[in-house]
Amino acid sequence: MKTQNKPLITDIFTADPSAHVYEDKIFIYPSHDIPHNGEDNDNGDEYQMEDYHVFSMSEDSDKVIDHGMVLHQDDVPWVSNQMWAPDCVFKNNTYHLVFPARDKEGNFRLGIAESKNPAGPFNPRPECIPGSFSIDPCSFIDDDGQVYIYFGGLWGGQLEKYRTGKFDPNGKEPAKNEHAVWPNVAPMKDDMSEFAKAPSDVVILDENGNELLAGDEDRRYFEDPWMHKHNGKYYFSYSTGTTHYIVYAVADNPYGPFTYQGRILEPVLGWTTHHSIVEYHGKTYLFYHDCEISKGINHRRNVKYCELKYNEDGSIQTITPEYK
Ligand code: FUB
Repeated sequence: MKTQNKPLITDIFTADPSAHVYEDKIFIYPSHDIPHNGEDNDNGDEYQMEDYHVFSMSEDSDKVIDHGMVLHQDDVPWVSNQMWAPDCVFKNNTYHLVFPARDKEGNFRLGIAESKNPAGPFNPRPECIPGSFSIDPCSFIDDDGQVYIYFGGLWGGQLEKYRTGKFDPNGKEPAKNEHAVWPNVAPMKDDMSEFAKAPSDVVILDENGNELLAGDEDRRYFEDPWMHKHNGKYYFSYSTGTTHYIVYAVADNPYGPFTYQGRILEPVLGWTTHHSIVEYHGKTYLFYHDCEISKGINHRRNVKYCELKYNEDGSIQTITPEYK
């Protein structure tokens, strides 16, 4: 597959790409941005997505196949609106689309829809995952078959409203000298019916073993978790939100604590940055988005990919997007 920094899909707006290899192809599970002329705000009201499309591509061609609309919010009984960044996990001979959306009370929850085909369509469960909250679920299957869901996002994603362990509508980000808000991880039951344990904090440390501070906006977690394994190490990567970097931290187990390592992707055109990492036919690829087609309109994004390279010590080479 050629490395390509061009928009992959040009006829609809797509964002938040989660890429996986199934049936020897790369399947992409993105958000589907809806063009409108509303204003941006810190609550993310501009991201008014209503449905999901699935895409696939193979080694032989950069032609991307759109498998069409695979799930719509009107078909999910617990959802009111804003179907944001999804992911997919194959377990028990079933593809599970894991997605966040606002429930009827306006709070983000995580849901699951199932299919026997990686290209969908996906059949939604009537209820969200009990005990789930916030946004950006990322699924990870460890070598022993255990599925973990990492999730959480600040501001519109409401993560800071769960700092006490319960929903607090007035919940705020910590002071700059307090430790940052942590993303969450929960193992799934083997039958994928629900979390096997309550979600727990994914703690991220600096090079001295201290917890990253809320004021350390170049390194602290904001949204967009992704987990992958390389040479036996667990790589937890994420967006720093307000400073627009994709960065990563490493641990020797899926729960952490993780130690911050560095940047994967410098800021792209547009406010949000969101990614996934996938290995395919011996190379590693970074899937991400920017706003190239819309020339910078934050909620009209397009998915791209490029090759990601490691140094011999396992560190990741930083990628700087280029714009003419
Ligand atoms: O697409 C809506 C939100 O924007 C996602 O949930 C975030 O990760 C950001 O990309």
